[in-house]
Amino acid sequence: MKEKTIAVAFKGILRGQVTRPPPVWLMRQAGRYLPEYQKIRKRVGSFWTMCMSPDLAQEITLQPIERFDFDAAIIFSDILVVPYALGQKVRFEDGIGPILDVLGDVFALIQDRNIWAEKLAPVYQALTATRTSLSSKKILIGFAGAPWTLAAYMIEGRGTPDQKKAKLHAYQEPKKFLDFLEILSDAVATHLIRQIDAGADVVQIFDSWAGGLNERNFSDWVIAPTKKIVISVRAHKPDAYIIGFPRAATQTGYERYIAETGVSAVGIDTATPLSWAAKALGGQVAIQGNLDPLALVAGGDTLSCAIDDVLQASEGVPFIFNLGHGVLPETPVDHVAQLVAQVRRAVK
Ligand code: 1CP
Repeated sequence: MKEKTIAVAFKGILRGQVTRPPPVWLMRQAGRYLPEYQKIRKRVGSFWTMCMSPDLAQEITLQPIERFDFDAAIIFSDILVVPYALGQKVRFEDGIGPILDVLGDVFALIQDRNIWAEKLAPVYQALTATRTSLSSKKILIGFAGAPWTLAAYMIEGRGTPDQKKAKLHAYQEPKKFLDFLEILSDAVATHLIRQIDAGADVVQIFDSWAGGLNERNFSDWVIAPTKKIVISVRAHKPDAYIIGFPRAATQTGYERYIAETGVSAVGIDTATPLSWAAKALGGQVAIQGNLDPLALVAGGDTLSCAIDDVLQASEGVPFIFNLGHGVLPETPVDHVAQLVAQVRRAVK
């Protein structure tokens, strides 16, 4: 692929074109495994301050582009800026992650978009500044958490392996829970539209907790809110490029998700066979994924074989090379450079 055309090709892929070598970027490519990130983290001390300072967010967003020449930058921010904008207190504890205050009445959450825009202005400023300094050859990705994943964090107060409390609440108060998802869908759509207005070329919706739901819950909590968001975003931006990532959805879950939500591309997690996804979904949407983040930690032949597997499984379909989940903090930077070099050598 010619350098000049990478940004154009990336959008072409999201419209269904097939390109080799595929563009490459990695979820969580900015962050803890990078020494230059750690340096800023140590100096500033607070992850939240880094997210909310446009200059710092821009600098951190560009770090992995400068070091590895990825084809896309993802804005340095977090899915939990939305609960914060809605009025829930969020803090980040070293070694634990995000901690949210107990959620009160969901109807008391701030729903005025102007108050919102003010609170999240630093994120939009960071996008505009980054789009200005980023090469026109590169894509800038904005993002948000999906309503179900955000609801789980907001109800549980932190990340949990099973989202038991959130699920139980949804079962016990079904009407109230669906109203809550409505509020979140509206907020997420607004946040994505504002990111596109500020300079994001593509947006990704992270539904990190989409796995483990039964058929009905997957429809009501994952598919329906995502569909609503896609419709709202496209009502403002008809050509918006939207990547959905319903992590650990089952194969039928993935099929229904892409048939019903209207996303331009779908992120495939590590446990879902990419060859299946390419065949079953690749005729309808672009596919993104799904190298095992642990193979990237391991490096060497393990990594090399895993990259070849992904390249082979994705032949002939619109494809963006990525991991099946985020970069792990213990990932050696040399392995990331090896990955980019090997992906760029792919010819067919
Ligand atoms: O320095 C630090 O300790 C902060 C660590 C960190 C970083 C670098 C957090 C706290 N968030 C981020 C950035 C981040 N988060 C990005 C930046 C852009 C990039 O990809 O480079 C993105 C896209 C996210 C998205 C995010 N945050 C998700 C969805 C993706 C996923 O991994 O499933 C989730 C679930 C979060 C919540 C969150 N924020 C931070 C942590 C450690 C977590 C996960 C905690 C948990 O496992 O519950």
